[in-house]
Amino acid sequence: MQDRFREQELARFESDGFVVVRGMVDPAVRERILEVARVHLAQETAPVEYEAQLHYPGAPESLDAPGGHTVRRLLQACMRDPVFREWGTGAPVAARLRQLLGEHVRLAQAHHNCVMTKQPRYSSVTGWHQDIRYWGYQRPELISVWLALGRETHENGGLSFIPRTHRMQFDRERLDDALFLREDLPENQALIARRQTPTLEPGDVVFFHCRTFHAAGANRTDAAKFSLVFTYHAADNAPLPGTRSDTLPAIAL
Ligand SMILES: O=C(O)CCC(=O)C(=O)O
Repeated sequence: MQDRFREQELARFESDGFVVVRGMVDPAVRERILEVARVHLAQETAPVEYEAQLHYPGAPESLDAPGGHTVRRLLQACMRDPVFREWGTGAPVAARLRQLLGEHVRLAQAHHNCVMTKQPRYSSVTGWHQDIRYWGYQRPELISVWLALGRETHENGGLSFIPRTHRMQFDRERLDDALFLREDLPENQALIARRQTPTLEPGDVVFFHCRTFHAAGANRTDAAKFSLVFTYHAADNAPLPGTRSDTLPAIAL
């Protein structure tokens, strides 16, 4: 597979705000990433984020509640093991991001930069949101790259996207206090009806814009789901001083 988007894929990203690249990862590399992720999950290797700390619908009440130590994210992937960083900064990702963001691309260590897991018994629901909502950059032009380490479907909590929302403007009233799309409003319901939930096979990768609304359900299967996720921006789109986005140095690709 060549390390470039085809014209069709570029057009899809521009119009929909996300695009899936099938089978982008060498199976041996994917297996190795998954193996390390499983060990870190079993050992709760720090830093991790627990479902209970997110307080999303379906999450355990507290760290002491049943399922309280269910890990949601293995944080700081770039510092965890070289296998994560090598994928996130490697040629297949970098070359495609240059097509979208320009020659000088940076990996933002302050955002995503993690293995997302969804465990069978205690996983929670993530409402409709734009990732940019809590991020601070000069321009809202960042792209996340989501590598499916196993199969991802609606049943195990795979991502859904609302196409074209990355180019739309939303009044503040359409969002709740935590900046999730309010599902009680008819205009939002009409928007959500356009959702797409691509089934991802192991090794598939989704590139999505930080303004594209997306959501995911709980894992209703009996197997854990693992995904490796990084976020990128152009070098001239710097984090705003004093924001969380500015707390860790970016990595040049
Ligand atoms: O896996 C999920 O539940 C959604 C994750 C997500 O959208 C996020 O962390 O921004």
